[in-house]
Amino acid sequence: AMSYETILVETRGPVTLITLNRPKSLNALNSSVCEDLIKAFAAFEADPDQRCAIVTGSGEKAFAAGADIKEMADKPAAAFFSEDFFSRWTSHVVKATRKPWIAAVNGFALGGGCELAMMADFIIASENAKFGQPEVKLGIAPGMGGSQRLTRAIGKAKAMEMCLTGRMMDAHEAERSGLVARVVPLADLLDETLKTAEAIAAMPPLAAIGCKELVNAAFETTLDQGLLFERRVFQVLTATEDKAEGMGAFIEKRAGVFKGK
Ligand code: CO8
Repeated sequence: AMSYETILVETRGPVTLITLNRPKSLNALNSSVCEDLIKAFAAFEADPDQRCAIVTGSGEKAFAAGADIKEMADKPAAAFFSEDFFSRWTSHVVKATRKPWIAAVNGFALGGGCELAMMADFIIASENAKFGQPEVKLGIAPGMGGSQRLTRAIGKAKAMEMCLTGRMMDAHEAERSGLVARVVPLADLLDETLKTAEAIAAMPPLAAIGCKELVNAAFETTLDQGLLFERRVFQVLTATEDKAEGMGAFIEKRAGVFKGK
């Protein structure tokens, strides 16, 4: 098994549960967290028995309160530029992960924490969750996707207001605004997210990958190109064994057994 410094990784059947584990600094994202998450996502993606992942935060207070301010405070600009810190999350976590994953936001999701949550395929939030992009207060701006993903998720008015004022949005406002899929009591967050992940894990895996690629394509293409891509993915999926099984199981009124073939 892999060993990690800053996260906990366990498997629950076909679901990989990744817990950010620096509770004393409200799970702030430093370079070790970055490396650990990249390793954990690579292991998840490579294991054919793992079909959905969850990222959550340890403790009851925070998902992640941002990039680690103590690590950034004395770092020279040239180092930020040359390290291009976090660019590997885009390539190694977001783009390299074809399988679905969910952010279970259990408290503060601020700055880089909000940005990490928005990298997930969707967010399930506890009632005490708080989202924000407070970078402006530190004399910086969002640096790992906040200005782009938040704007796409909730629109210009609210995204601009949040980035300019640094104010937090509670879980219910986040749900109304389209940032989170569902809000549940904190005590139920892990169980509800695991249930959702298990439901996804039971789906035909290639169809799940197809759905993820298609929804993501909606942010990258024109409507015409997106619709064409959708038809092509649909057509490809009709050639899979799991499509024969899925339709056969429906007609025979039994549960399908899917192989990812
Ligand atoms: N980094 C480092 N340490 C942190 C962070 C953080 N982001 N957030 C909290 N902590 C630490 C605190 O310093 C404190 O440590 P200690 O006990 O040693 O003093 C501990 O966690 C507990 O925090 P608080 O005592 O502050 O807890 P409160 O309940 O009083 O407040 C808050 C909770 C409101 C969440 C508060 O901690 C806070 O405002 N945190 C900072 C939030 C923030 O500004 N986040 C944005 C950071 S910048 C960012 O994420 C940029 C991303 C893109 C970077 C790209 C770089 C290339």
